[in-house]
Amino acid sequence: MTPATSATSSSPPAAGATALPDPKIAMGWLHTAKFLTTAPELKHLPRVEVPEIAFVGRSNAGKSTCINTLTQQHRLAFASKTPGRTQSINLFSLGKQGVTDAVLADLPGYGYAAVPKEAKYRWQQVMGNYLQTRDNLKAVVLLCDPRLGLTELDEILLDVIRPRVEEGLKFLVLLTKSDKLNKTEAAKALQIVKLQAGGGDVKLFSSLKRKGVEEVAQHLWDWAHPPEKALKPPKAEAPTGPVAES
Ligand SMILES: Nc1nc2c(ncn2[C@@H]2O[C@H](COP(=O)(O)OP(=O)(O)O)[C@@H](O)[C@H]2O)c(=O)[nH]1
Ligand SMILES: [Mg+2]
Repeated sequence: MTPATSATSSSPPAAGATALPDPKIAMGWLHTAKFLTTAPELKHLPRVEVPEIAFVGRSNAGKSTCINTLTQQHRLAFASKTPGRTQSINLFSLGKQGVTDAVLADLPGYGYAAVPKEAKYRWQQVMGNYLQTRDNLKAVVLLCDPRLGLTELDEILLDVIRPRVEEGLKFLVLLTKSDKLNKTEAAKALQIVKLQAGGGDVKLFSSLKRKGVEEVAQHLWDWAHPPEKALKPPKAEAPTGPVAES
């Protein structure tokens, strides 16, 4: 496998554009995902130094299926036909040669009507706590069923993370199950959710049709492997001789 350093394209990106890695590198990296741990609350999660990318969204939005598709592992994150089943924060480690360089977090879904009130409240606390205080949280992927659009609970979540987004937290909305929409519906959903997300990045995604998979993989890689901060070149020494005038 090509070393990570050559992941960016060889030609320099246009001004303002980010060079995304080769999708094969990003997909190969995601395929290394391994179950790390599961925890009912933030305080039970291990401290992790590497960047963490959280998948959030309503119950049944397609979070677990999305993680399975991205990691090309059918049963990594438990995708359930019964909504409201994922009750814990599940972490998956990523990294070549057994060296973890990022973590994916599958967060419990919200908004499932049949969950008792107290459980709902508890989860709001857990989610809020996680999103506000998890130190190594680098990016949030919000999954949303485009037939529902962003619901009130999604908007609350957006409000919770807004201050961190302003401080550099990466944020992406995926409109899942886009295979269920025709082209016109998909374009309309994209437009509406873009407005709702206040200009944030929104993409159509389908695990079934593999739409958007490689592009999302590239973003995850990019977030987890930010370019090294360019070292400032040493100050040029003051010229000793007379400076030629032009
Ligand atoms: N048609 C379609 N169904 C999907 C897609 N992704 C997930 N699903 C289905 O949506 C349901 C909920 O998915 P799951 O990943 O368990 O959602 P979670 O509760 O957010 O983790 C399951 O029945 C999945 O098979 C997709 O891209 N297309
Ligand atoms: Mg799930």
